[in-house]
Amino acid sequence: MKPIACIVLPTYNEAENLRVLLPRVFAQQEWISSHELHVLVVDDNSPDGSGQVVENFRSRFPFLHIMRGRKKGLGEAYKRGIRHAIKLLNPELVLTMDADLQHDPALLSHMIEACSQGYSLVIGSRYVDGAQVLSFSGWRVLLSHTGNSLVRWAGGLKIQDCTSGYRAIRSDLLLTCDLEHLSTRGYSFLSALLCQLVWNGARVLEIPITFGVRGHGKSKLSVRDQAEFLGRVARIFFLRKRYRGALVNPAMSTETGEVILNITPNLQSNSAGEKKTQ
Ligand SMILES: Nc1nc2c(ncn2[C@@H]2O[C@H](COP(=O)(O)OP(=O)(O)OP(=O)(O)O)[C@@H](O)[C@H]2O)c(=O)[nH]1
Ligand SMILES: [Mg+2]
Repeated sequence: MKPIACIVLPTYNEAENLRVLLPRVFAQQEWISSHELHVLVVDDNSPDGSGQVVENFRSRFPFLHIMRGRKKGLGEAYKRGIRHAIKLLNPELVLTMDADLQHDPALLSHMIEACSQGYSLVIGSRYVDGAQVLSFSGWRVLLSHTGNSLVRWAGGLKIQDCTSGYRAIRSDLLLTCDLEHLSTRGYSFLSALLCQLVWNGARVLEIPITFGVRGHGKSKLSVRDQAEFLGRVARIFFLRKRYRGALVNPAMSTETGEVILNITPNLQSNSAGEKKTQ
């Protein structure tokens, strides 16, 4: 049996996007021979019927799973989803991505391949050479760059995109992290988790992505999330010294810590695959 790679996909009001995204994601299995691809949708009882869209797809995609809950923010959804995915499926890899079509599923096979080659954390990065951001307003660019600089400084990281939601993580690395300790409800979960992963010895690869335009619906990034983010940066700064080394899993201790490389994947084969299945 192949090891499992499970995508944890948080959704709130993404029904129209899910109709397009889920078939595209499962079409990628054709290009992934090393792992069995599963998707766990973490839906917070979206009023637009996102949950029902997933239910309707389940007969077509047997490795599609859904868990529902009350809306408590993106960070809470990730925590619930990651815990559940590990308990339910014991995956070798946990991946995260957005459901609004801004993350191209054609990258999945490259991220998984990089994990097979020894990387424990692969980031679909908007800020390395070869990457592109198609959708940000001037204000969002400023917000994103400032947020990234703050996390890099507070966490002592060299990673260019600390807030990307497109990631592949080895479960053994993920299990060294204390998800409960990341008591963050919103978007700042992503940067808080990244710091723990790196502090615990992640071997990191950033792959350039084209961060596309949102399909349907609206962004859920709120002012409250932005305020929480600032508080979180301060916390990362103070936790950094205490955490460094404290949570290191002995299995990871041969790692040199943060290792950054950039590669430009050749996406031609995957894109062709997508066309073939349409
Ligand atoms: N379950 C759950 N999912 C959420 C919540 N907030 C956001 N999401 C999902 O998280 C993903 C990212 O949210 P977006 O609103 O697109 O945020 P973003 O991509 O960082 O920002 P934009 O570039 O403005 O779109 C999407 O799939 C959302 O549906 C939440 O409270 N609960
Ligand atoms: Mg988005």
